[in-house]
Amino acid sequence: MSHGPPTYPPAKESDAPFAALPIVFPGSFPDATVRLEPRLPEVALIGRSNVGKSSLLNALFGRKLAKVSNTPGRTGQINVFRLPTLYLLDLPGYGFAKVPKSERARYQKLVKGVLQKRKSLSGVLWLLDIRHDPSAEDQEHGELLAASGVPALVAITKADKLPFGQRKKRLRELSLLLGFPEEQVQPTSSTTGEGLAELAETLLALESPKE
Ligand SMILES: Nc1nc2c(ncn2[C@@H]2O[C@H](COP(=O)(O)OP(=O)(O)OP(=O)(O)O)[C@@H](O)[C@H]2O)c(=O)[nH]1
Ligand SMILES: [Mg+2]
Repeated sequence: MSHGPPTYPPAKESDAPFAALPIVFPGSFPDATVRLEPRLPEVALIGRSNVGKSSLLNALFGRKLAKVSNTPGRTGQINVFRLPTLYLLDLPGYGFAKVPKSERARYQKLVKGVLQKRKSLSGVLWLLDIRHDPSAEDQEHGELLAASGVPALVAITKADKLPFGQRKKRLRELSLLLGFPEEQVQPTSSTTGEGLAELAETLLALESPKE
């Protein structure tokens, strides 16, 4: 019997873009520079607590592999998911006041560490809620992201919460506030599946950074 990391088989009857792929869970790590083997492109999901990072991963997977709860601050380490050609890194969220101070500091250090020190990153997916303007902490992370030079894509989450007629204007507004061109701002909904196919396509096209 092998004692490798757990492997989740393809999901049954799902339209989720990664449903047909087996997904390996190499583990949860408290260290921003943990080395993942084999080498594959890596994409980290960042965004404030409760924005929908873990939900978006589960919606892409068609399986509930990332922990989601009504209690913000649920994700506390780097949770790594390995697809056949790509790693997706679920990170703790920033900006949640009810997480104890010491935990918050640890989360913050981890997220900053990933943005500043993780040489193996191929891309960052930055998540923002369609209903809220970017907070001061969002802007701060946007600056770290820009300074990192890592290719970034913005996923606007919970698009289902805004009536369809208001979407276009809101997306234009958000892309201006964030300083990202509109083609790098993808509306998504983990509830309805909107935007997931487009997002998956972009993620699969990423290549590893040259070392
Ligand atoms: N309506 C709607 N609700 C969503 C969507 N995505 C996430 N949610 C809800 O938002 C809440 C937070 O989702 P999570 O996926 O746990 O958020 P997170 O960013 O991983 O949070 P942390 O781990 O605390 O950083 C949950 O109650 C989800 O059900 C969405 O697309 N639409
Ligand atoms: Mg989470």
